[in-house]
Amino acid sequence: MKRLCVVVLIAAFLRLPGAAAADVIIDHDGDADDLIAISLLVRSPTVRIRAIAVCPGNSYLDAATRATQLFLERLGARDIPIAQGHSEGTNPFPAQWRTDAGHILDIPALASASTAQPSNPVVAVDAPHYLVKTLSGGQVYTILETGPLTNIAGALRLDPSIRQHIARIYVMGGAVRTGGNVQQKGHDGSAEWNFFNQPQAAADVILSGIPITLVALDATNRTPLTQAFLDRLGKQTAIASQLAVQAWRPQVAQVGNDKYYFWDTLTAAALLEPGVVRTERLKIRVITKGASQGRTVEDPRGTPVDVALDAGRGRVENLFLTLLGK
Ligand SMILES: [Ca+2]
Repeated sequence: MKRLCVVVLIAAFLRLPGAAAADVIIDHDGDADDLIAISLLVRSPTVRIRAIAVCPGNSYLDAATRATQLFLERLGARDIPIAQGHSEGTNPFPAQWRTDAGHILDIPALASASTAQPSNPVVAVDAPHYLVKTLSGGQVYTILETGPLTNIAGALRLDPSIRQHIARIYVMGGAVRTGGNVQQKGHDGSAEWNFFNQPQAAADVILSGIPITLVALDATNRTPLTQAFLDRLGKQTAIASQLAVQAWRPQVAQVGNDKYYFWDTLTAAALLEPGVVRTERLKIRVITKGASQGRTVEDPRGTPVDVALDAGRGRVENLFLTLLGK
């Protein structure tokens, strides 16, 4: 029996065929990128989504929550509890971005979905408390984080011992050896938005000692979302492909063809297939105040983090075409 357990554990670790599926919790902020990342995990045979937390970030909380329910409904996912976090962070995302993100509710592929009797209910307690409850049992979870880190930081504040139940967090965030994407008055542009939204939350999660793969802008900059890829995906009739194409196209049109990347979606891909990114273990510190707040810097006294510095676009595209084609 003991030997069997060891074999099962090794198989799970190596993700061998027949290995037990990993239990995953997703924490996100409701943009198209987040919802397509969720779709990828819903369609993966190697993970089971046990809970989804939502935070106000790149979208407003209610629109993000409703979009989550509608996507899950259309994908046929059932019984995934959804928990809402309420921290807006010290640096809320631009209002226009948040309003634009809500237009995802209007895509045709969602038209027949309804949340009148949701298959994936919103729980009564807030996200930090729900995360603590979920992470206090005997189970160990992998977390996909594709928004600001307010929910996880809030849960760690409530009960630091939950870290024992987190195998690893795949975080879309940071910009280590490249420039950031924050262009706000009074900021020097060195930070990435998920970390800038609440720098202290990002710092707290990095400092927690939980194993982290940081899918930073260094890696996402290597995976532009191309028109050719969208065309290939658009030819697939599966609902997951149609949801993704309809959610992506307006955003790509808005920011321009060469400026939209696999961000949250690359992070989800890295959770499923770690080899799609090249990581280096770097010592990282998050700057929490001043004109560089939210910046991730290398520091000999920082916390060791597996930072993704490069990514293979072809492998990522193939993973999306395969799983979203199901
Ligand atoms: Ca996001």
